[in-house]
Amino acid sequence: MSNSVKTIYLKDYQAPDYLIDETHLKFELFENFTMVHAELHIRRNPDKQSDELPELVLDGQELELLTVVMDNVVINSNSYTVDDKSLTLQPNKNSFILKTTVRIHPETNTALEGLYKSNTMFCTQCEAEGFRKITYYLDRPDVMSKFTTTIEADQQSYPILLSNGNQIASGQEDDRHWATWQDPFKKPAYLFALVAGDLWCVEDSFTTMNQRKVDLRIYVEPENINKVNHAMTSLKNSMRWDEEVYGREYDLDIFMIVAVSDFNMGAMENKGLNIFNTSCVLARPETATDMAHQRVEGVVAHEYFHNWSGNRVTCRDWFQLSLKEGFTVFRDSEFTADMNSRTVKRIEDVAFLRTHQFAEDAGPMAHPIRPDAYMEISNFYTVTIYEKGAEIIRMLHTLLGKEGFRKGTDLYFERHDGQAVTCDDFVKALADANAIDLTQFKRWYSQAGTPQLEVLESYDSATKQYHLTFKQFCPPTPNQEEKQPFVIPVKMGLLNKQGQDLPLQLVGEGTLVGDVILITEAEQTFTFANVGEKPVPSLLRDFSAPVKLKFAYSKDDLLFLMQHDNDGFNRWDASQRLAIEAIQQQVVNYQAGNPMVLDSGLEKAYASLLADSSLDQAMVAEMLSLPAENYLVEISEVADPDAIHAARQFIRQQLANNLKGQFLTHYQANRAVSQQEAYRATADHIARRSLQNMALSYLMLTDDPQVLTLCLDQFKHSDNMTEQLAALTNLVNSPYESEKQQALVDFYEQFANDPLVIDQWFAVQANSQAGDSLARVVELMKHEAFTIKNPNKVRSLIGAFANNNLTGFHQKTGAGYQFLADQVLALNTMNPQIASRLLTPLTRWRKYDEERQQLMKAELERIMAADKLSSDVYEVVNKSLV
Ligand code: 0A1
Ligand code: ZN
Repeated sequence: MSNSVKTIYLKDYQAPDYLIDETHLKFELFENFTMVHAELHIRRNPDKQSDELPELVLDGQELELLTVVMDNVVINSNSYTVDDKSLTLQPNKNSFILKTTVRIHPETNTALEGLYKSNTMFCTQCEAEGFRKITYYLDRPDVMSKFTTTIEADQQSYPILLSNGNQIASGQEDDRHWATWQDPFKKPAYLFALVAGDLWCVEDSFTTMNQRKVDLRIYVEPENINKVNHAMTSLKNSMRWDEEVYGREYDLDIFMIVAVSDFNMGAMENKGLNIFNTSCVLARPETATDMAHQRVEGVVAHEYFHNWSGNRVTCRDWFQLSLKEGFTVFRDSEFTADMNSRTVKRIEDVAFLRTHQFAEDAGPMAHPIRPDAYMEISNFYTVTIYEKGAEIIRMLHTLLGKEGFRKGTDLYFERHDGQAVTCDDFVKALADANAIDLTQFKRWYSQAGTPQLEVLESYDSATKQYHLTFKQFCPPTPNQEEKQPFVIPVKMGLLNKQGQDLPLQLVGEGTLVGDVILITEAEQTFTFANVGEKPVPSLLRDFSAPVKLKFAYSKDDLLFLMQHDNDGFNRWDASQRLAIEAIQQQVVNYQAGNPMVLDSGLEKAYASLLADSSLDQAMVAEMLSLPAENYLVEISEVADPDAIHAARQFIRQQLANNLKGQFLTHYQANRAVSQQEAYRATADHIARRSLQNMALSYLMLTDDPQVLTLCLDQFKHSDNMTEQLAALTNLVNSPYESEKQQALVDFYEQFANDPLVIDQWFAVQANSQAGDSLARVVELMKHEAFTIKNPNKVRSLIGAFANNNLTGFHQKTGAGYQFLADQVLALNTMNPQIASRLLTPLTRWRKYDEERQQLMKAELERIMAADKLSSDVYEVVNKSLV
């Protein structure tokens, strides 16, 4: 397979020769096979006329073709060609009806793409190119069709039969029944969905801004029926928010969500019938953490928002994926910000971006948010397309302002409703609506890599002028040596000694709009007038651009910003810079064999955070959490996993010892409230619990038996998973061996019937800092609750170990790397998408020392040498070894 993997280029895009106006499908579902009858109303694309009728090449994979009928004439197999990817016919008319029948095998489909079974139900996943595993089709997003779907199945086993749109007919014959669904909106095949199973549903309704009543249904397996309220509330909030913020109304009479246990990603926005990973729908306090609740809220919103940004207006081709994904992530993150704490959401998003997307941008898979080539599109559902894509949209929002941005999106939706379009079309709508030129801005779409923005200051007390010089530089990425300067909006303030913002008065060159200056050149100086004293600059407020900002802040500056900056994000960022410096110094000490020391500035800063009762608890918790190990890896020249872990741990330990009293006060106060008030997943409750758990994790480092008692009490007597799991995590990483073992046994017994909780149980152990974590992971793969066929299990055990257990995965023997490569090979044929995603940590080999590099590369080469590599795995390994 590997040598037949082809690269597809954006520059080769050609509009389709044929269009499919109507698609009529009939599925006959059986236990050992499924029959798919397709009737396609095809016509030549009027935009692509030529004298001769071109061949019709339909995509199709793993299909057993039984019959082909064109305009009621049976076509015999001499008149078409079939290979493992396509069916090719020579039409003799401009428009015709093509009927095919194929047999497929959802019951043995482990790749979870196309039609497959999850537990006892049938479900589909068609994005990006899964529909071709269901029937022969023009499986590309610029072919949009009206779908009518009939599903026939055994009535008893599959009482619920669902597809997109509205149910228009149903019936019964003997022990089989059927239902027909019709979707009035044209859509590409990737938005098709089908579900059949024994499902229960929770029903609700939503009245739209034009007073239309929409039925809302969330379908789950019966045992989960009490876990959907949070998702339903999130859905209604999303529907209202999209009306209020974007003027977008829902367009069908029914909106359905189905939860499935086996799913490669988070969820899928199929028209009117979203299919979700159970982990992104089910949540109740006793079984789902605050984080899980927030993920449900965010993913429900994300999929719902796709109804406009993705479905009504879709992508012309898969190079445009960020058109829908970047925009929709921006929309869902703003929704979450409006529903919860805006600053906390921003901090979380930026921490995620800097850790994962910056690392991708610096690695072998780096690509622009609109890539120009790919081998396997499934590999491009990346943090770059999604999260960096959202940052690019956020910058457009910053540049145009709230009203200008809304004018732009209104024009975009109006102009392109019902079309499959490009990122250029999106930017053009925004530019046209605001009469502005976004030509240079568009470099963000075509250039990969994270720009560095170096800033130098100078102050002239005689003229009272303050100068900031910005230099931007973007390192080379695969196939892109040189970059042109980006447009970088820098939101900023200048703080006086009292910590107040001085008015910004720009003189000379440059653009200042409100509190945003625009960097457009490789090097540029801005001069501010009437600055009475040397200010402390607060730069890149709210993280106004996805760049690495370099400014030589002194420790005192950082402490000052931490306390005074009126931008919450930058207060947090100052705390992180301070912590990073402190940790990096100890990395050096550790490597040199010198004793490590705690920076007194950091300790003072933490002490004053803990002492200040006026602060928002969520902010305190965020500022008290040291940068994650993965982020410390990302910002290292050569990452030393043992030194990073030891240094970070040392500082945590010292802070814990020195500030124990303050941590204990916070812990006890917050725990007391937790015990009195019933759980709620609201911002204030979440903030309180996060501070409580933060305090507990520090306290558990003090080896105080009293703290152990508190932790055990929290583990045993909490009414919610947020507290219980935090206590378990602390026990697992504690020296209290017998308590730890007991807690793991008790927890498993308590939740053995709840797979999503058991996923957490696996993840906590995979992340364990005990020396034997790899052996433990290998052991757990044999556990009755583990199966490599379920992506959630793979992610929570193998993925968690390889991605988050820095010292376990990077142990010097190379055993962690070898283990991961073995799992990738095991999954390569079973589930190529999951196999390929699992590879990510190995692709980062250039970050580490020579010895580790060799060991990691050797494993990549071992994978490369294996038989029958999927295109998914081949692409990632191939690019990693270049
Ligand atoms: N469009 C979905 C993500 C998604 C992509 C691919 C999938 O299967 C390979 C599944 C879901 C979203 O953005 O939520
Ligand atoms: Zn999406």
